[in-house]
Formats: sequence, C-alpha cells, structure tokens
Amino acid sequence: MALTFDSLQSDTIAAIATGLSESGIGIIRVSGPEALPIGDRMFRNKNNQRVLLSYAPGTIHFGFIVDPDAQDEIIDEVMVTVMHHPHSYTTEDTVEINTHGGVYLMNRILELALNNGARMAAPGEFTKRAFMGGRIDLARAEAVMDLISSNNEFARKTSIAQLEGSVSKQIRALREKILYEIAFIESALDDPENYSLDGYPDRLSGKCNEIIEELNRIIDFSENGRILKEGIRTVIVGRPNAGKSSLLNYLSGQERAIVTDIPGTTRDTLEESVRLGDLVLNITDTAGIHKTEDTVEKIGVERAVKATERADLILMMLDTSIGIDEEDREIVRLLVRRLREGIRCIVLMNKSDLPSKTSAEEVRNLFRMPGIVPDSAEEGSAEEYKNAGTRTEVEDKKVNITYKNVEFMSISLTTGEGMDYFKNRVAQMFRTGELTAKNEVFLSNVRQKQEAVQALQSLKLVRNSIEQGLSEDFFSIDLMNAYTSLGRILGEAVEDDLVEEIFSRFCLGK
Ligand SMILES: Nc1nc2c(ncn2[C@@H]2O[C@H](COP(=O)(O)OP(=O)(O)OP(=O)(O)O)[C@@H](O)[C@H]2O)c(=O)[nH]1
Ligand SMILES: [Mg+2]
Repeated sequence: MALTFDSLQSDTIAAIATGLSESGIGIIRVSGPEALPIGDRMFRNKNNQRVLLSYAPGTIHFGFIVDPDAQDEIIDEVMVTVMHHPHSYTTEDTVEINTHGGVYLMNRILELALNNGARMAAPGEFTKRAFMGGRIDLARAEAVMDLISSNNEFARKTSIAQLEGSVSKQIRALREKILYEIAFIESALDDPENYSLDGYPDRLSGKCNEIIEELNRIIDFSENGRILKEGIRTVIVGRPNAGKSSLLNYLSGQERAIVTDIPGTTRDTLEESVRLGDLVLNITDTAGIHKTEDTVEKIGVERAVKATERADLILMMLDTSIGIDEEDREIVRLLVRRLREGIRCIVLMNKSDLPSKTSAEEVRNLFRMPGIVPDSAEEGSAEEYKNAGTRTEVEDKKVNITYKNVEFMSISLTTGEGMDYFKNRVAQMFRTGELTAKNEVFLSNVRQKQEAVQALQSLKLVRNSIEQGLSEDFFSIDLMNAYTSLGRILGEAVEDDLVEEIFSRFCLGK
C-alpha cells in the first residue's frame, strides 16, 4: 500500500548524498516542498543572478553557492540540478548541488541548506520518501536501507572513534548531570516525603545555565572544525641541514620550502597542509634548532620550540651521514617534556642513501640521556629515580617513559627509500587511535553539531518553563530530550546502566 505523494505533509530534508570523504565531487541533495526556494536562496548563476526558480525541470546549471546571510559570500563553484515533483528520486521537488568533494566544503554547503530551512535527513530518508511517493517498492527500499545502514554503521563508528577523548567525556558528563536532575524530579514527585522540591527550580535553573554554557563552548569550538581544516598538527624538528624542508616538500609534492645545502636555510616556521590518505597533516617546518647568535635565526629557533608545544605529532629529523652530535641531544632535551606527556614522535634517520656515520643503537641512545629525568612530583618514577641504584637502571626506567611513543625509521628524501613505510605508519597510527588531534575536533560532522544545538534548545526550554513557574513534570520532558540528543552524538540513545545506577541512588519505588 503505497501512500501517494500528496498525502504526505513532509518537510524539506537535506544531506550529503555522496560519501563523506575527500573525492572529486560531492553531491548535496535537498528534497521536499521547500527544496526549490531553499536552493534559490543559496544559488547564483554565473552573472550573479538569483534565477534558480526560473530553471526548467530536469536541467543542470553552472553557478555559485553563496551564503545569503553573509553578503552572498561565494562558497564554491557548482553545478545544480533542478528536479520537479514527481520526476526525482524522492518524487519530491529536489535540488542537487554538485560541489568539489572536500569534506569541509560539503559540510559547509549542507549547513547552508539547513540554515536556510532544510532539516537534516535521517539515514535512508530519501529512500523512504521514494517509497512513500510510490516510486520504488518496499523490497527495493529495504535493500537500499540495508546498504545505507551498513555504511552508516561504519560512519557511526568512525565518528565515534573521532569523538573519543576529552570532548566525548565532556558530553558524557553533561548527560550524567542532566540525568541526575531527571531522576531527582521523578523521585521527588514519587516520594514527596523524602525529597523536597522547595527551591529546586532555582537550583535547576543554575544547573541548566552551567550546561548551556558548556554546550555553547563545544558548539563554538566545533565551528572551527579544526581537524577538517587543519588535521593533525605535525612539527618537523631537527638540527640545521637535516632535511626538514626536504621532508615538507616531499610530502606536499611541491617546492614549498627552500632547500639548500646551507645550514640555517629555514629561518622561520612554515606551514603546509598535506594529505595522507584520508588523513590531513598540518605540517610546520621549523628552523634548524641549534645555538646561534644570529637574532633572526634565534627567533626562528624559539618558534620551532614553541611549535612543538602545540603539536600532536613530532617528526624529528637526523642526518645520519653526519652522525649524532650535541645539537641532536639538545633537541631531545627540548622535547623531553612533550615526550613524557606521551606525544607521538617519529625519529627519521634521513639520508640513508649516503654512508652512515651512526648506528641505530646510537640513535636510540639519544633518548637515554641523563638529562631526561622525571620532573613532576606526582610521577612515581621520580621516587624511583632517587632510590634507584645505578644510573643505567634509572635511565632504563626513564627510557620506558618515552620509548613507547618514540619510533625510529630510516629514510632517504633523495631516493624516497622508506617513505612509503613512513606514510603508511602515520596513517595507521591515526586509524588505530594512537595518534589523535589533541584539541579534539569533536562535532566534526553536521549531524553531531545539530544534536548539540538541539540539546541546547531543550535546555533553554527547561529554563523558560522554570521562569514561567510551570510545574516540575514540564522540566523532565525537555531534560529528557536534551539527554537523548546528547546521547545521539555518542551514538547511544540511552545508557541503561547509567540510568539504573543513578535512579538507584534515589531508592525509587520505596
Ligand atoms: N643525500 C641526501 N641529501 C639530502 C636528503 N635529504 C635532504 N638532503 C639535502 O640536505 C640539504 C639540506 O636539506 P634541507 O631540507 O634544506 O634541510 P633543513 O633541515 O630544512 O635545513 P635548515 O632549513 O637549514 O634547518 C639539502 O642540500 C638537501 O638536498 C637525503 O635523503 N639524501
Ligand atoms: Mg629548512
């Protein structure tokens, strides 16, 4: 029994129809009664005219996507396809925007569609509409849905993997706070003798404000979409002439930095985004670190050291054709604190095409220097350091602190030897979560962000209900909505265990 299109009172939905990965082109699909007006607000033809509504059905046009709320700032050059009901995949009015396939760009255009009146499509919703519109039968709809949900499970897992870390903890903590209030209200309503609601609305209002503030911060932060634009902050350090700029050039596939055989060529930090598979490295090439009296170079060296402070990954370059010297040791000393914080470091033993003046063992020994002592009191090893009998024992303990995050690889930037291994290894580190962007991207996708905004709105409703002096059960509904929205960010609607644990604190049903 297929419903006819006209019986549907549907809103307009939008989503990225192609995969959310870097590709040649990406398609953002907008479907529903408002699809054409929404497309019209965002699209300008090559003469910068707003003409989408005049296009004949089933035609495709070149032009620009603009942000109508930002003086028509141009977002991308696109082709749009305009389809009229019932001649589209969904049978509804549809606008498909073909963009360049960058993840950031696709998200940006999707966001524009949402800001201009579309709603984020649920997984499989276009297909559902095609079915509802009588265009495909249920069996076919189901087949498509299966496919989508399997892809979606993958997408869900990836987005959750990205989420692990501080921000997901933050979201969990916020959820727990909300749930606590829900449980409290329920308990008080059930058992007024033991739980008093006197003065509770004020308290709850304060709590809501706290949570709203935190959510606002998370949303603001996600607007920067750091990982999408910037990727893993990677810093190349090493002494002059080790080949740092050559590495940057090699990875970016262009002569981005000046390379010469004169030590001290790079005098300031230099940044470049480089793509490794689906991973973006935001690489900073630095001035060779060494003692120098040259003022400009000195500043460069200071900047190099500073760059390591913000890095997610450190690439330390050695020139094996010269061997290791005091400068290399000094660099390791500068890195000690970051190494002990667990930052990933890859030591690249460069120039393997030339005769080597050092050995792998000697390179490893660089990280066994007496200078590396635990400097924070809370670290157990500080005690061990005092008590340890011999220096070697001490050093081994210290080395253990750093070794697990330091790897050594032999490469040549001249012949490319070892570079595939290096690139694969970095990509693998990212996939397995050994390497993450520390500041945590978080709401990197539009869906997650929408859920956060939704949660925010629900909490504001709670605040309104309090201000209007409504009764407590009103609060619970919106609190629960906020709780559920945040749960969807984490890919879990309700954590039964947590619910039970918190409810049990209140001895419900006594
Ligand atoms: N033989 C050989 N030469 C290399 C290799 N990598 C870099 N070089 C050479 O080493 C010299 C220094 O390279 P750069 O990339 O400028 O070194 P850098 O570390 O950026 O140096 P500064 O900017 O001065 O700190 C250049 O002459 C490069 O061509 C390599 O793998 N093998
Ligand atoms: Mg350089």
